[in-house]
Amino acid sequence: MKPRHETLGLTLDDVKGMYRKMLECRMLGERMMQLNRMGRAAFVGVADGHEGAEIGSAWCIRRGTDWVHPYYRDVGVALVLGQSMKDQFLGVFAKATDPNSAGRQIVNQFSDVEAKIVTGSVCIATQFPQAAGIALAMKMRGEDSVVFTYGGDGSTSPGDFHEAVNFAAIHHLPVVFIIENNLYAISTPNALQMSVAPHERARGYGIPGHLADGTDVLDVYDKTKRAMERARRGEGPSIVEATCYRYRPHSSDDDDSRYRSKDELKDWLARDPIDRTRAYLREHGVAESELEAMRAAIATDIERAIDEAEAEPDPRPEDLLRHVYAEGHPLPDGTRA
Ligand SMILES: Cc1ncc(C[n+]2csc(CCOP(=O)(O)OP(=O)(O)O)c2C)c(N)n1
Repeated sequence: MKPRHETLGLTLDDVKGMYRKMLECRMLGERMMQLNRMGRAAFVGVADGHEGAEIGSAWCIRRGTDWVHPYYRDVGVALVLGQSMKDQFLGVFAKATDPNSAGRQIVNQFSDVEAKIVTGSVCIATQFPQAAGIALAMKMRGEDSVVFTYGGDGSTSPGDFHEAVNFAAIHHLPVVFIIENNLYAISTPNALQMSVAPHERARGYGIPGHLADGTDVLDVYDKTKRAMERARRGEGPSIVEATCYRYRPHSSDDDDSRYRSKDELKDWLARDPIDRTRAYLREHGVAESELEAMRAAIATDIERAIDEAEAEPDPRPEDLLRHVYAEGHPLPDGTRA
């Protein structure tokens, strides 16, 4: 029998690549939280526990062709699409060379022209109608792009989500809605927020809804691939829900001990997406030493990334209002703004 990854059209090198990105994402998160506690990073939001959901789905994206409208948890998506670990620290340190917003926006508002990552808003769910709009434009232009848009379970409650899915379904737009369901919208549990699971909402719009095990990177890849292929065939949108658990507080400013139990965390850690991928690679003949060497290389890369990012210049006060007001327009005194 073929190994699972081969039935999905992946090579073992693909799975190793997925593992590497998952590990980068996790190790970045650990280091960012430390920097925050040391007072070197004002505010961070990390993706620990979401790696299977993010890397498995992002592996379906054709960089530079497909459009991506992520949300603030998607460090793993940004890494798969080519942002570096240094880029992440440039954002966290709010440096002038931060590729997302030159240090203007809150962290994790990913943005990349070449990778077609559209910068988001802190207002949750606002990415969805924009993603549907981009997909409509792609369809009108006859372009073969799919729009991948991401949100948490909490982002399926606001009207924006429903309007976007409804619109995309009516017009058969090439959108894949990926919902990372970590059971909580900050402190609000699923049960107080929705009466049906996010993937089941798809039925109300007449489109497919897939439930993926977000702790299994290959399952997420499989379900997202089906949604992506349907979109590419011009048949319309799908919802992919990937279940996972965020191991850390919502952000560095949150105290999750007030609304979650340690036992719940322990249950999820027992099926950690990175441990599971590591076990898969070991089963398929990858040596422990190779995986350990990968971890050591990432640890070195992270320290270099921190040093380099910290040495970058801070934004200049005179640039504060750039991209806020129009520039270059004539002023009454004849000069230009
Ligand atoms: C429109 C809007 N309402 C409320 C908030 C405050 N807020 C920020 S994150 C968040 C929870 C989002 O949870 P979820 O979508 O499940 O994503 P997660 O952070 O769990 O990955 C809320 C309510 C916001 N940013 N925007």
